[in-house]
Amino acid sequence: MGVVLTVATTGPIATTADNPDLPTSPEEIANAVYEAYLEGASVAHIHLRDEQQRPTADLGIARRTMDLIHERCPIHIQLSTGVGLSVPFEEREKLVELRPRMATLNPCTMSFGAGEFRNPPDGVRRLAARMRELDVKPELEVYDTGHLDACIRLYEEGLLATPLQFSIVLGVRGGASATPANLVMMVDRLPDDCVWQIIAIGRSNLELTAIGLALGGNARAGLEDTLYLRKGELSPGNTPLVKRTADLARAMDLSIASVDETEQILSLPAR
Ligand code: KMH
Ligand code: ZN
Repeated sequence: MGVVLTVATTGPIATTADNPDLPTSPEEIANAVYEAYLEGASVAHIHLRDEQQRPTADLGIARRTMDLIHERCPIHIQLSTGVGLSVPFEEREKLVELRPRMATLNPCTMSFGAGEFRNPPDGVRRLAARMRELDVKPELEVYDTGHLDACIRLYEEGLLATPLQFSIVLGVRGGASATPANLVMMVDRLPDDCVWQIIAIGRSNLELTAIGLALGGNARAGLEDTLYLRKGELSPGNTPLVKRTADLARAMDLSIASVDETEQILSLPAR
């Protein structure tokens, strides 16, 4: 089985003032996803923006973005329920009603840079239960070891189905920092038979993505995680980052999973 390559085109924080090639409209996001699909991405992690580039959980914008992506390619859509720090949890959780193939589930409230990322325990349980009802596969975003333990508790309560799908997020101020030692420690603590990837935020993105691949993980690339190709060089869009990650995997003699293979690897519920 190959490596599942996810593209994360936009994220919750950066704007075109930070990188002029950041896609923010539904059309721009759909075009960026399509280009990434052509480079081997089989999952699209999606954040939405309004006309002022602010993060939004607007269901109309989400529906339109999903439709535009589906018109272009059969990539699996993973909607972010993290959305952005300014959007209330109660709005964010409604995105799963659109029944994307996957959506993120962030298990804990945390400091996030200068802001606060609110994921209250009762809301997280409600969202996990709803995702299970709707057959939307959760991608569990864990930013530290306690988040991993919180996910195991959700599983023990019957709110998550196996195989669990984790993203180990390193490099957010408020979560564990982006070091090889932290990645190895988190991977060691993962439950058996889960699928996982590293999301390395910022300047260690390439190095930690390589270590994640070497440890048997999947990979994610895109402007959500780093705006730069290397120090001082902004990435001209998402495609160079995705292509570099696909090249990296191939250089390690790993194949890139197709959309169909990804459905099996992630055990996506049948539709
Ligand atoms: N950019 C990530 C570190 C999510 O998508 O659910 C946080 C995030 C969460 O965007
Ligand atoms: Zn995200």
